[in-house]
Amino acid sequence: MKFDVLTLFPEMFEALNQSIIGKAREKNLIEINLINIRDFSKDKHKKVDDTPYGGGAGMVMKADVVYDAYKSIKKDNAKVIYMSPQGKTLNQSKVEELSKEDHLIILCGHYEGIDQRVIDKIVDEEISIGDYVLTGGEIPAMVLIDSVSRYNEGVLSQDSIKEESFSNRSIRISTIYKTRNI
Ligand code: 4H7
Repeated sequence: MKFDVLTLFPEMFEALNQSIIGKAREKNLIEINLINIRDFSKDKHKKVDDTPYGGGAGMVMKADVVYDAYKSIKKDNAKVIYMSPQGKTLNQSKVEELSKEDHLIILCGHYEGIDQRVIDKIVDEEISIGDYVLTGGEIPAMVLIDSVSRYNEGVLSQDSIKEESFSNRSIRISTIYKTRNI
């Protein structure tokens, strides 16, 4: 499974080199590519923010820069996800559903978010990791990648996965960590 992450802060994703996710990358069970949106700014000052189209407070990430960064990705049949506090809240069944995709493109917003025209044009799903506001979409993107990667063949032992079960609306995790993956 492949993740392409569009971000202004690729260094933040260093955390995904550790532990089980780091091992899964080494074994090529998952691929995580970080695309620095700033590399696509044509401005001599590498400007990436702009006033919102049609008005509004604050600044948004510039439409053309984000769109050019997106166009640089080879797409096949990728699903594009925007991490946003306004999105649908992530839960374990959504995680399981996303793990069946071959390719996810994840957009990380900053400032007041990404220019709405780009969102309308390229985004398939808007996802939130919970009802709170963060400074950027990077930490939510890492939460999504970690939770989805665990479901990929070979990342965890089958023992670990099958003992995660649901009761009503809450998840019961009674995983017995008895394998060398942990
Ligand atoms: C999209 C739009 C996700 C992304 C706006 C992202 C929480 C979550 C962001 C914003 C996120 C989540 C930028 C609006 C920072 C608020 C102060 C990035 N926050 N933000 N502003 N719950 N922030 O999943």
